[in-house]
Amino acid sequence: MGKASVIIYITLAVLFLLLISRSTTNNKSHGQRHRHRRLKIRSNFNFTPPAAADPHRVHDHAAAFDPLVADIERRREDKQWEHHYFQTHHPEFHSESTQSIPAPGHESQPEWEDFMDAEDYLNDEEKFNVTNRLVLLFPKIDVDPVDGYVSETELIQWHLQQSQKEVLHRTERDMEVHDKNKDGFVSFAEYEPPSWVKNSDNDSFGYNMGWWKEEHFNASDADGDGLLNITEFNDFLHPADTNNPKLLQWLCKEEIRERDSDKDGKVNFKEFFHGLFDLVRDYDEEGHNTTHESDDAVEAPAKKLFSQLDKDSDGYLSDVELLPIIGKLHPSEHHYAKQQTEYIMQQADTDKDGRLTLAEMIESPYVFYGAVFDEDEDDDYGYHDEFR
Ligand SMILES: *[C@@H]1O[C@H](CO)[C@@H](O)[C@H](O)[C@H]1NC(C)=O
Ligand SMILES: *[C@@H]1O[C@H](CO)[C@@H](O)[C@H](O)[C@H]1NC(C)=O
Ligand SMILES: *[C@@H]1O[C@H](CO)[C@@H](O)[C@H](O)[C@H]1NC(C)=O
Ligand SMILES: *[C@@H]1O[C@H](CO)[C@@H](O)[C@H](O)[C@H]1NC(C)=O
Ligand SMILES: *[C@@H]1O[C@H](CO)[C@@H](O)[C@H](O)[C@H]1NC(C)=O
Ligand SMILES: *[C@@H]1O[C@H](CO)[C@@H](O)[C@H](O)[C@H]1NC(C)=O
Ligand SMILES: [Ca+2]
Repeated sequence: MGKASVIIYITLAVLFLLLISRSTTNNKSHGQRHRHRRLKIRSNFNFTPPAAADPHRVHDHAAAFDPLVADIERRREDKQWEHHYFQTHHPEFHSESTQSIPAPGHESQPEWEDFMDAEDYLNDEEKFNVTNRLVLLFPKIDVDPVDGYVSETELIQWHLQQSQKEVLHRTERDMEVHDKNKDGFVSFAEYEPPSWVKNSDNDSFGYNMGWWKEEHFNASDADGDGLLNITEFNDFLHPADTNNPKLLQWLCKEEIRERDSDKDGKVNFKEFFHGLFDLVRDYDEEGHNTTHESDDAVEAPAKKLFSQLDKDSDGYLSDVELLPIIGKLHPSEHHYAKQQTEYIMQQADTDKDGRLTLAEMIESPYVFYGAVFDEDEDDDYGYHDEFR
């Protein structure tokens, strides 16, 4: 016993010394400029459909710029999803398997290792060279027109394509679960709302009231054949991104239902002002502050917008009258693609001509990998200096 632990201690000490010496001597292979940068694989997988969980939440999962990174993230997410699915749908297997595994948390170990491997891969400049990645991706983005520059529009389109791919992938996964007879369609009888919808009682959720109900289903069924194909099912899950007018109108109706505190079926100015208006404004001018402004200063523009929207001037907003701003109340993937693009242009467009050359992109590679870039590392500067 005693001998074994001494050996373990010595081994640990040697390993520790090796680690220290590596971090002090072996600093050449890491480029000077990117020493503290580390690409991270994001893992903000959420089992509640985001739109329903909180339609006004901050979007935290814009798709990765690089399809290769997106692929790694997707595979990781699929694995988590399978794990979760298996646990909720086959609890009997789950309890059996935990009996044979002694240590709690043991089963998540392999996932964690995969994750670290992938992250190490991304941070190994020999294997994952961001310069080469940008050279490879540039011609795929510079397509409309092919002119040697990436315009803002081209970059928005690129980001949009990436996020739509992600969204559709998740829908396909969900479809597999809900399409019980595997005919490629989801019928309302087949469709089972998520368990948290069934369990939540009627009044507690102001949101979500009509979500996942038959009316929502019917509105998504664009051709009215009683079945949702993959496109319609994708719209069902992400109504803000649809161009199905029936579904957009349903979304407006839900919005009214949510905002209509006196339950008269319409939204009056007071209900508009305390709720909707802030959302529209937040969307237009980010970073403004509501708290310090006097009510009068806000009420004037609110009244103006209200009367513009109130087409029949009856003093109330109906669902149809909400249509012009529904995209602001439920931001679409296009909105996030635009946001992401504006940030990149601001950071990488060095000569401020409104478009990016390949050279400009290579000059600021980490802006593109921004979503997976860990800036906290910079705080460790002093700490690292001590080791040198
Ligand atoms: C580590 O980097 C410093 C500069 O930051 C350099 O002076 C030193 O020679 C490097 N050490 C090795 C072993 O490469
Ligand atoms: C990345 O690729 C570029 C272009 O091929 C090359 O100049 C650079 O040295 C590579 N970086 C690393 C760390 O291998
Ligand atoms: C919700 O309301 C419906 C009728 O509107 C009722 O049939 C149902 O039992 C209610 N569910 C819960 C959980 O309260
Ligand atoms: C949905 O559509 C079906 C016909 O496809 C109809 O029978 C049903 O009443 C509709 N439900 C609602 C809530 O509109
Ligand atoms: C699904 O049906 C809609 C019509 O409701 C159609 O426009 C769309 O192309 C279909 N999608 C696929 C993948 O067939
Ligand atoms: C918020 O508004 C007040 C008055 O309008 C202004 O003095 C203050 O600086 C603003 N705060 C921020 C964070 O912009
Ligand atoms: Ca259909």
